[in-house]
Amino acid sequence: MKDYAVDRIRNLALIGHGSSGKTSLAAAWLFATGVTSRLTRVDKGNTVTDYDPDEIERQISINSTPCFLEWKDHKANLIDTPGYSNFLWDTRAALRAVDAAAVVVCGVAGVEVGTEKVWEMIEELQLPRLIIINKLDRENANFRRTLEAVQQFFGRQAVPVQLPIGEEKNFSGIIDLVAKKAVVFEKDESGKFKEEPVPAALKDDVEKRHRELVEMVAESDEALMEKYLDRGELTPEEFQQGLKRAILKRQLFPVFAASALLNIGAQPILDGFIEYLPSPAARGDIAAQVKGADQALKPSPDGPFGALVVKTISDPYTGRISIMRVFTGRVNPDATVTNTSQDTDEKLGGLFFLQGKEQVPAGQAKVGDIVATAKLKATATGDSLSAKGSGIVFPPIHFPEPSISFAIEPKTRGDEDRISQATHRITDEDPTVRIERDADTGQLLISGNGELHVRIITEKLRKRYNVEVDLKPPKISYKETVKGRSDVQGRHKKQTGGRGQFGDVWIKMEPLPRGGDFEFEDKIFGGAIPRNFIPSVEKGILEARKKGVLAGYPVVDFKVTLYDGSYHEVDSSDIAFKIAASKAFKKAMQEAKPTILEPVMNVEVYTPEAFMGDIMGNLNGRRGRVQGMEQKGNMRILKAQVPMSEMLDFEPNLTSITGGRGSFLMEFSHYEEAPAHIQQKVIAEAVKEGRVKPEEED
Ligand SMILES: Nc1nc2c(ncn2[C@@H]2O[C@H](COP(=O)(O)OP(=O)(O)O)[C@@H](O)[C@H]2O)c(=O)[nH]1
Ligand SMILES: [Mg+2]
Repeated sequence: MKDYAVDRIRNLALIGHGSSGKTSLAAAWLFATGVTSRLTRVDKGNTVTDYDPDEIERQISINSTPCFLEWKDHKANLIDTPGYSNFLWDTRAALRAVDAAAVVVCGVAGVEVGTEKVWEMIEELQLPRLIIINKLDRENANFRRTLEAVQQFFGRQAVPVQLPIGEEKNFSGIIDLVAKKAVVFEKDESGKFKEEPVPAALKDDVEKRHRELVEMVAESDEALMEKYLDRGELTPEEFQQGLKRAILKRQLFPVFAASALLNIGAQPILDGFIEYLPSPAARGDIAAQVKGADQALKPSPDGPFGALVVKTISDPYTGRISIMRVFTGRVNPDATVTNTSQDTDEKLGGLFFLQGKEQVPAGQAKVGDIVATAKLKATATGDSLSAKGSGIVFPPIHFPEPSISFAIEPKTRGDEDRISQATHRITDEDPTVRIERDADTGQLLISGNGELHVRIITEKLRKRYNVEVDLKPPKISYKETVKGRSDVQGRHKKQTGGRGQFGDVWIKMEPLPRGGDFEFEDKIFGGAIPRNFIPSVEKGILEARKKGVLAGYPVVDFKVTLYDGSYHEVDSSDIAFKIAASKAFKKAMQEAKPTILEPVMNVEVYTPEAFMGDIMGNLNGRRGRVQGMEQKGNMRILKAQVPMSEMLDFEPNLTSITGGRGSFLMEFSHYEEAPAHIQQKVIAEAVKEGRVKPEEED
């Protein structure tokens, strides 16, 4: 492939609510630029970016998938992302690789809950963006109504640079409000188009909208505003430059019109990518740490190589594939670089561009590009790679903690081994799942972001690794902690016959604030315990805290101070001190007012006003706390915090209350002490399942 200088590259993510048409738009662009020889379709299962068998079967995007195209002497790297809440973690990671986003909105449904979620993400990352109102061929599609909704949600910076010609069955093209020309498409999905003068009937509206656009551009810059007020207009040059700058500074979000399905509007949007969105160079410096100090890195081709791994794919043939964005410098396909997040060296296993599942060899990876490499040994998603000795680390990617667990059972005994082999690869690709065995019940647990997520993981097990499993009812990931303080001794002594065992510790336990996890302080002075045994004490506590004394859940948010103890010249050992510490931990926890924490979710419900009362009632019955309510057009947005355990069957309830017109999204918020009656239930279940056993005696 041709070599593109950094100012001729565009990196953007396609984001939006599920089913708004992101994958179909990517298909239209790939066809328009000759990557595919025909228009591929989601319902035919032949798109470049939804190639995963699960994506094909369900006809939804589950993974962020890169592809690229060449258009008018530029290269655009697109990442097609999922819009469904269970998979938005992958969307968030993909956004770290790009310099801009294309936000796709359905011209029938308008702004949906997923639209707002992805919008929050690009706000957080301060990414420039354009908006595409898609599906304008559909019955009930309405560009103006959708535009109004977009402006209500995201502000008047959303300004059309196009208007549709016709709508629903009559949608046939667009008017370019910058150049004031019509682009009319053939209706045979060929994507062929002709440029024409603006139809007479639309002239007035086009003039008005053009003027609005010029005014918005003038408003974005003081110098331009002066010129505009002086002359009553801007030169084409001033307008173009001003528009581009306003988009880069996020003072303006240009709005486009399309029908991906009929292949109408693809090429003018491609022009928009190139003309309006920033190149990696224009986006500016990137925040990083260099040898421990904060530094804004220039996107320079000559600086030391620095890249961020945004995704890992476990490919049945190639093995591990790591997708990275190069933020500075360049690297060769066989280079050895440093994984600065883990402080270990990695040898790259080639460099290639991903076109969906296809790998296109890349000679070198250069600043601004998105490339993949294979066979890295230790590198995980979110790690930074940098030239040896240069010590560049980009801010890490934060992934949500799993909020729901299901026990699984292989249908065939003996498949257990295969599950553990697959586990490694699955968690490599998806840092938000955990597959672990419950030490007490022996059950295998899969934890993820929601039921759909967990179901898809079990399908992966079946399709890729040939293991059929039964999913048992979901489990909540409770945790345990302490509310009080305690001061105890833990002593392990076995000194009958042969070499004995002796360890003896005194510890204090106290609570830490929520999220404080665990701290260990060593206050041994004067050699009450020899220094070499102290790490064993900490290890013993770390192991013991995996199982709380109440219901066998992991223990969090506490501090242990080791302050005294004793030892025996011959009989003391690492293991003896580990056991002593573990005994001390249990006793300390019991005496420090142990309690159970439950996960609480942030829940956002979008609903027409009429159903608000019923939904509030329903959430109250689930121990929900309403945090706020907003009105956006004729939609109401209800924000509440609800314990996860109460939300498992919310979806069917919401559908029946709203007749399918409400949508909701939930994500983990925090852990909170569960009320007493819930704790009793959790403990009773733990006893029944054998998670907690009577204490063993010495
Ligand atoms: N009528 C119509 N359907 C569309 C259009 N774009 C996408 N679709 C359909 O909407 C569904 C979801 O599209 P998809 O591209 O998977 O949406 P994504 O979830 O945003 O990637 C598929 O059945 C598409 O065929 C469009 O412009 N018009
Ligand atoms: Mg998709």
